[in-house]
Amino acid sequence: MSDVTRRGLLVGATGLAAAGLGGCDLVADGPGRGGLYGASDWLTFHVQRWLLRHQPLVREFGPEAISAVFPTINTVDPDDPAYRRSKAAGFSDWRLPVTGLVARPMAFSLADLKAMPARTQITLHACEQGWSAIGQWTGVPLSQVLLAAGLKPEARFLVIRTVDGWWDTYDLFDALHPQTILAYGMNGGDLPVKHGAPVRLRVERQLGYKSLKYLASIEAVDRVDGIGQGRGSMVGELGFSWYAGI
Ligand SMILES: Nc1nc2c(c(=O)[nH]1)N[C@H]1C(S)=C(S)[C@@H](COP(=O)(O)O)O[C@H]1N2
Ligand SMILES: [Mo]
Repeated sequence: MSDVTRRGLLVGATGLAAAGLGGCDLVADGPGRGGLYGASDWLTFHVQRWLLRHQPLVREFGPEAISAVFPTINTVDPDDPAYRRSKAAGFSDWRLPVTGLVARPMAFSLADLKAMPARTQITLHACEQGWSAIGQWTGVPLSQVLLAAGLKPEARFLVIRTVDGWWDTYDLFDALHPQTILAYGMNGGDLPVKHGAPVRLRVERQLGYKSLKYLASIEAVDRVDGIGQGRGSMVGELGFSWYAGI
C-alpha cells in the first residue's frame, strides 16, 4: 500500500479528514526549552517531522533477529498497592481509561484490547542510556483505541500516565502512526511484568523512554504547556528532550 493511501486511510479512519486536517497539519509544536538546546531541539523536531511527513514505518526485522536478552531498566515491578493487587488477580480488573477530548470516554479491559485488531512488529528499541535490543511486540494500534473513543477535532496531544508515576505526551503524528501500539504481548508470550505488564506503549520512532510501561490512563488534550512544569513529560522535567526522535 502506498504511503499516500495508507495515510489517507489512517487520517480518514480517525475523523481528522472531516476536521479538514491534512498530514502536514499534524505537525504540532510540542513543548520547547530555552537556550541553544531549545533551538536545536526545535530544528531537529521540525526537520524530522518534515522528512517523516508520509508516516513511513520503521524497519521491522525477522524472528531470527530477536535479542536473546532484552534488558530492563528503571521500574521493573511497581510497588503501587493497587497494581500489586491487580497483578495478583492476573490483571482481570485492570482498566485503561481514555478520557478528555473524546466523544465517548471509555475504559478498556485487557480482554477489550485483545478483542480489537492486533499488530505484531519486531523492532529495535534504543535506550538513551546506551543500549539497544530487538523485540517482538503484539498489541492494538493506539489509532484503533482513539477511533473507538472518537477523538474530537480539537484534540492535539495525548497525555499518557503510568502506575509508577511516569507520564509523557504525544502529538497525533505519533499517536496515529501505524506502529504505535498498546502492547500486551512480547516475543510471543504475555508482556512480562518487568517489561510493563499488562500493557505498555510502543512508540517506535523515538527513544526508549517514550515507550511507557505499566499504562494507567490516556487523556486527549489540546495543549500540554499547563501540565506539570510545562515540559510535556516527566523525563522532560529531568532535562531530557520531549521529542526523542531517532
Ligand atoms: N512506566 C515506565 N515506563 C518506562 C520506564 C519506566 O521506568 N517506567 N523506563 C523507560 C525507559 S528509559 C526505557 S529504555 C524503556 C525500557 O523498557 P524495558 O524495561 O522493557 O526494557 O521503558 C521506558 N518506559
Ligand atoms: Mo531508556
